[in-house]
Amino acid sequence: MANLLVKQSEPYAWPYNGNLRPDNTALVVIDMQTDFCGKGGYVDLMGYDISQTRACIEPISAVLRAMRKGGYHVMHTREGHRADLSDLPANKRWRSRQLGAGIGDPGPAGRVLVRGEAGWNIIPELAPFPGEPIIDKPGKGSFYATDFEMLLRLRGIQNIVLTGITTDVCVHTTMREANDRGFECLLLSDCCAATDMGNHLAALHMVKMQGGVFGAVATSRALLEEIG
Ligand code: C5J
Repeated sequence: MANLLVKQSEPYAWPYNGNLRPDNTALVVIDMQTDFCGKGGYVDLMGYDISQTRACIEPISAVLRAMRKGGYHVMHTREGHRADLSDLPANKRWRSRQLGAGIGDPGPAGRVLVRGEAGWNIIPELAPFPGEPIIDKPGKGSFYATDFEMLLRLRGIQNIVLTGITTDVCVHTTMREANDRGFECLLLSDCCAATDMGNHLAALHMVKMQGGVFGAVATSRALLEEIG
């Protein structure tokens, strides 16, 4: 099969080396959990508008369909903590409590951001298929305190297509961590979302500085036009 390239991405056609193949490329869907986009979850409890974080569900769903069909790697992440909160830094808990969404505290979707609780689950619309790895992470980045890098390296993955929520927090942290490790990253602008539109747009803009300091940005349409 001829190598593919996302021609309509900024600030350069992605990936840089024109080497986009199903076997070396992963779609990563970050933290599409009820806690970040569902009623009664963490983001909702903090008082943010979940229609903003839900806006990327449909576009992600279309990309998931296409990339699964094309035989690309698909991986998911979930942010969450152990039930005994032994992996929850005190400052993270304290800050969340300032906004009435205390991590580990009971809420309408179970204990906030605790593994195994209803709010921690990935939403049904984007449920992982059997065999698709799920990375459980205690932090914002997907590499810290996880085996994400090992799974990527063992699969020979060089290119990462990033989607999920929130653009400015977990998606950006993961993109930066991946970029530092030499992975070639593409952020899909309509497949990520933030609790604040200004932050979402700023996060997209940051990627494109310095000739693509963290990688490139494209719409899902630009990717789908290339991979079918
Ligand atoms: C946040 C995330 N925003 N998944 N987590 O706290 O971006």
